[in-house]
Amino acid sequence: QHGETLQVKEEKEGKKTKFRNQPLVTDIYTADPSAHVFEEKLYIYPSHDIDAGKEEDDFGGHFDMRDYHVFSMDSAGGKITDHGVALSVEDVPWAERQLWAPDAARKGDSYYLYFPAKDKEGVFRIGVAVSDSPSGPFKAENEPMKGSLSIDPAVFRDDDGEYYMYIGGIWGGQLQNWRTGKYDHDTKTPYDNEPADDEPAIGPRVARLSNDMLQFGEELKEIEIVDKKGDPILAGDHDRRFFEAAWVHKYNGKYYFSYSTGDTHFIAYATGDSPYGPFVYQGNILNPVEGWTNHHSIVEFKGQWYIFYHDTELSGKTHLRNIKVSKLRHREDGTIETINTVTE
Ligand code: FUB
Repeated sequence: QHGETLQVKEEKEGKKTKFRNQPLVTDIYTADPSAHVFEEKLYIYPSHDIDAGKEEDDFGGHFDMRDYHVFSMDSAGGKITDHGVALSVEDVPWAERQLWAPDAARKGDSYYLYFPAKDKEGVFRIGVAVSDSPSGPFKAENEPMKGSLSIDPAVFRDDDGEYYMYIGGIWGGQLQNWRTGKYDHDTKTPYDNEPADDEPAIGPRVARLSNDMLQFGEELKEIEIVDKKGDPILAGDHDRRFFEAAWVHKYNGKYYFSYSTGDTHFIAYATGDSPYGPFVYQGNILNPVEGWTNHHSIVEFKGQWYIFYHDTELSGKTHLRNIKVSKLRHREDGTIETINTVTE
């Protein structure tokens, strides 16, 4: 079943997908929705998918996005406002291409948009852009964050006011190319630097942010995801190992680290007692959606928890996605109910 997307499975079984939720945006393609409550509204920071005419490959070259739009809603699933282009690759001095999944944070009166892009050497870095409004436009810093690497930044504000950034994605996200601490420019395939199946999987990275929110305030650390016995999840365990799309939320004093398993297409989660982990694998939050990628965010708004995610209902194409939202429920024992976004 590895690598078999929901579409492929359904085509084989001769089924037609019935989606439980509507696309939130229908006039442009949107993906990787990072949702936050700012100024008593839901703000969504998604990728803006376009068809750049690139062939599909395992490096993700077909995800060749060039700008970001910001969206807001007064209620989850209610009327959505497109605030227009918030940042373009042309306005980021160091970036060349592929504006992948972003996130945003507020500190004081300023808003920060964090985003991955390939630099002029083809290496993914994380950039920051600043605005005095949650909807932008955002002004990019001249350089990427020092020491930044890979993709999918997610910023979590802890109750004590510290901010932590989680990053990483393997294969096209290049995290495997940093295993020696220096970027390996000589890789030919996305799998070249992967650990053997019986070695621990590559972990995402975390660092506290600096006070000015523009840099890491400490060295990036690798996060451990372990099973209930405390053993690391192994690289060959594609149903459970970290692939990309990190997100952290806190519920009843516990830190919930959720992520995509990539080629097995789940959003899994693991819990811990510190923003640095270790995190103990618990199960899946979201079953595979239509399309290869699965990428989400989790947010509480007016007493209800939501998961924002994407699928490919509008286009049927993996690189042209549309964002959606669903309610999410924590059970009394702290586990999360698994969500199916398509009906059987
Ligand atoms: O949108 C481009 C990439 O696809 C994201 O960075 C990944 O998380 C995956 O959703």
